[in-house]
Amino acid sequence: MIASIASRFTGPEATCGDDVLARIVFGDASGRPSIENGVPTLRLAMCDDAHEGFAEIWTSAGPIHSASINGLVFAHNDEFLFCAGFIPASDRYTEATRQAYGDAFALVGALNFPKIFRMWNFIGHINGENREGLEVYRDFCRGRAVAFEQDYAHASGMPAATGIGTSGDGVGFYFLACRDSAVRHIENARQTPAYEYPQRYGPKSPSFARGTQLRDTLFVSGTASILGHETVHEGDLDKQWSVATDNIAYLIGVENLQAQGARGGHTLRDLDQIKVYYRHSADLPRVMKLAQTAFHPDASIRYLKADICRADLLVEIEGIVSHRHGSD
Ligand code: 3EB
Repeated sequence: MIASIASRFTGPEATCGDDVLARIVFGDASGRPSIENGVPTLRLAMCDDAHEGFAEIWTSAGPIHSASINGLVFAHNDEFLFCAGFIPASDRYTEATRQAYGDAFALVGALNFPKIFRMWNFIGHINGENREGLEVYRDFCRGRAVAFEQDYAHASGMPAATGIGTSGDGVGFYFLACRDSAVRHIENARQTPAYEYPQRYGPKSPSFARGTQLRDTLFVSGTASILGHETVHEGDLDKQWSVATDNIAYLIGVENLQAQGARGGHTLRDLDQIKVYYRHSADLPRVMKLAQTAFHPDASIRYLKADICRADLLVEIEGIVSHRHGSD
């Protein structure tokens, strides 16, 4: 059997079918994930444009088994694994992050889903300082990087990811993994690979790829107004939007995919399941206008007010290209 995996946005408390692998509720509280009615559920304090909250539901056909271990909750069928975890608020994150991600990497090994292809990290007080005066995001990145070095080296290559603020405390994270080796991590010639960012952005570089291709699906990491490794257009929302969307367009375009040894070629009109993270409430109307022009009218988009991992970034965008929604 070859199952596919897909996500959709629904109401915050929508009832679940038997193909549901996981549920992430973007609402007013963050906390440890749990199994609710058999479904791993992670709640994150994130304010969406409608102020009603929403859920991201991951589905894949076939018998699903869910359980929890070491504070991690997970569900899998024959082909895909979802896992979520939570690191409580602390004045230093390196060690707890290394531990939590190390546990997660041990779990994917034990369950034999060695290829993590997409990961999300929601970090409270992301631009704040830890006890030593190190920015929380950099503290988090240090622990994550050590976990990847020590406990994930076997799999070679880091997944597509999002690392973003949340209005809750602590760090909530979730990821998807598979058994396939048919996962291709994709970089973008316009941007320095994040894992090669120079030290001025923190003691350890962020651990993620710009995108991941899994069969016919291309997962696009959180993407911002960064060229090379530098933020461009500090303070200018429209220009940051242009660079971020140009980065995505180039990433998923035929030229870059060919250069990365990957198949296909797409445009921004093929992007779906989009999350637009914006820093300032006042920017929401403008961000919605820009998104409605850039993306397909049928694309599912959610707008989330969040701090972004660099204090000078105003907007970050992620999404998924899947062949079910091919070009116009
Ligand atoms: C960047 O390009 C912007 O730390 O997991 C984007 C996607 C960003 C993922 C992460 C951070 C992360 O560096 C920030």
